[in-house]
Amino acid sequence: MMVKGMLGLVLVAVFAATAAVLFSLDSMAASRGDDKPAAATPAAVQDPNVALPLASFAGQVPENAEELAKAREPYDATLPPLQSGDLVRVNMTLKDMTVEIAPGVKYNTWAFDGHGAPGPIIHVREGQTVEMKLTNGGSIPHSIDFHAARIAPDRAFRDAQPGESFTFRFTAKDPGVYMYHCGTKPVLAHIANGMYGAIIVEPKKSLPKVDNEYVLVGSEWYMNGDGIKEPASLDMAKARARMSDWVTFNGYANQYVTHPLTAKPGETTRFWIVAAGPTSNVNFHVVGGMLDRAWVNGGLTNLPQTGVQTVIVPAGGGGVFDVKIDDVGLYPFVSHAFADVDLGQVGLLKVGNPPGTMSH
Ligand SMILES: [Cu+2]
Repeated sequence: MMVKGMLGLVLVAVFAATAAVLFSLDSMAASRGDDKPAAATPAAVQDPNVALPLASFAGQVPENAEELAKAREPYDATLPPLQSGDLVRVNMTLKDMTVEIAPGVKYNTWAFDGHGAPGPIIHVREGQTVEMKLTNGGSIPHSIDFHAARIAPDRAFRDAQPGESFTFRFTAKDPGVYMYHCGTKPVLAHIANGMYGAIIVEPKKSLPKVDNEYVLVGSEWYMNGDGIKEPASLDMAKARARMSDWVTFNGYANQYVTHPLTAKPGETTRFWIVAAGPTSNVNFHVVGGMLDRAWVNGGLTNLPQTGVQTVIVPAGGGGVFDVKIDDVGLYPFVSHAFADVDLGQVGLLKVGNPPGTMSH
């Protein structure tokens, strides 16, 4: 111990002396006006607690971004209708594909049913049985995990090998809005690559009637390039560091700013929200409005909170929010974690036809 300690002291002294010499050489070079680059800092005096910076491609788009955003069909956020009968069959084929996640920004996803992200919206009524047939058309194992299901995950949520199909059933017993996702390890990578979607279980006893119903799935993207010249893929280090490049509703930055969701004055709009993550929450808020009824955590067997401003939808969770707006105007809906707004998690609810917006 003693020897080691002394050795340490000697080493520190040597490094200190080296640093001092380098410093004095640098000062001399500077005083001579010498433009040679300064000597690199010796590794031993670098701070080991400072991680290497990761490059961010946040917000980088091509020059014609606006044009591209206008030309692109938005993901249809409208809640699809219920199906009749006791059994609802859902078929999904997993596929590797390249999608656009922001104007001119391409990303290599693993997609549920050729949808890119999110996968198809599933809408059932409490008590219906879902028969899920999953076919793996991708190149590695995948699976599907429904938060709406009470089921043994080792059987139902098991991996499907490439080329394999398998079917399982569950009865939707708990009304709410739920995430589904691929649960294959590492789950962080499979969700970050776009393997998620929403399932809505409508309660047997209907919710208050509303005029418009939209489903929004929040998620974030972590990229190893800007995705402009060639498609980006997942940067796992950035996903672990929670350093998002883009944050989206329904998989594409700002799509409902360019193509707003709509309501008429005096109407109530219901937002079914899922935060898919993989890691970020959605802090749901409607600018200029109030969440008149808020089923926090998407639990529809509970009474809603009333008249609240912002509700956290946790990663892996859901929320149902009714918003009544009387006056004509453009009302942004956001995650009020504003870094995420900057990265694309914002849209507009266009109420009536405010001046200058007749094109939509
Ligand atoms: Cu997967």
